[in-house]
Amino acid sequence: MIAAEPYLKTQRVAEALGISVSTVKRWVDSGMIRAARTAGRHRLIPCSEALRVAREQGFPEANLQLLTGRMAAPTKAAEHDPLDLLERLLREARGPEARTLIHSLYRSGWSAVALGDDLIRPVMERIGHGWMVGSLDVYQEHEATQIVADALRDLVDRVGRDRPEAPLAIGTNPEGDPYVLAGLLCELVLREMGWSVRNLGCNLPLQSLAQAAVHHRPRLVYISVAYLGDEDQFIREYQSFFARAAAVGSAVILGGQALGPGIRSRLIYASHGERLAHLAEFARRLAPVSPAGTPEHPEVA
Ligand code: B12
Repeated sequence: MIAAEPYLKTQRVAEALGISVSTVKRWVDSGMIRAARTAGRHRLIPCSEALRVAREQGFPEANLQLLTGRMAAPTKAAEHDPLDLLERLLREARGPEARTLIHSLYRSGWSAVALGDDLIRPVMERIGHGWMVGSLDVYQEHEATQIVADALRDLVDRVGRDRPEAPLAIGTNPEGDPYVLAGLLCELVLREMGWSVRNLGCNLPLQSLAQAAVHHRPRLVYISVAYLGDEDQFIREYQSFFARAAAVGSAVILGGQALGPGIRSRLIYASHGERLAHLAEFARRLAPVSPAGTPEHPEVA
């Protein structure tokens, strides 16, 4: 049965392709991928077979190299320092490996709050510093952002579906603010906690956010502000937004680098957070809901 080629465990194939072990097992059991069985009934997949299916499924070259061992699995290297590894992968725009790293850390137990507060924020700070000192160009900031945003959107799609009985949160970054990562992370944190979420993206006039609050009557509105062009205009628009959101019973939580204590002292809000951990705690108090998936982590299929 065993020909002169390496046979891979389902765990190894899953890690290399950035998918879950149960998906690989399903592929084997459905006959989509040929495999042998050990005496203990464990599935062993010929490397050529894994490569054939990975190519058919359109996985990028980098994942194929991970399969054949021509490239070290990021998780191994990440055992040392995931921040250093993610920074390097983003600086070199190695999207598939960065995505595999973020997903494998999530699968290995990092919560959405930890991914945001302890990995993505500090690594993006380093990317920002690279831009500031000229070792990185603006396009590389955009590239890094897109790579992380795509990886997060995958997780958001798999972590939590909207449930009619779940409390609803809506969120955005205001007009003139193009930042997307904090909003995606707020969505991932809330979905992981079992909330339904309407992530309205970035650059949304607050007057329109007020419309959305009146229409959806959300339990929670989160606003992330990473960039403020005109502070006075923002405060004016925010006050009329807040009045309408409060009128439909929505609790407003603010956050983001551009909202320093000075400007916050001129705003009314239910809560403010420096970290996603603060959002999670506020949401937990506001509406204790059961997480969408299993106690540890929903199956990131
Ligand atoms: C990526 C990036 C960009 C990208 C954004 C791409 C995109 N679509 O998202 C682009 C290239 C567009 C950009 C543009 C600019 N940028 Co910029 N950017 C960054 C960078 C590198 C990362 C930001 C990021 O996404 N971080 C990841 C998120 C997850 O972290 P975070 O925002 O800190 O969020 C955390 C907390 O604040 C909190 N949080 C955030 N929101 C919320 C909400 C709630 C409810 C709660 C509870 C918590 C919370 O939790 C998060 C996780 O811990 C930062 C560097 C840095 N230090 O952050 C510079 C940075 C913010 N940019 C900066 C600047 C100056 C600019 C520009 C003005 C440059 C220019 N001259 O054009 C423009 C302004 C924007 C514009 N109008 O165009 C400066 C800001 C300096 C300052 N203090 O004002 C920084 C700090 C870079 C630097 N080192 O100088 N930028």
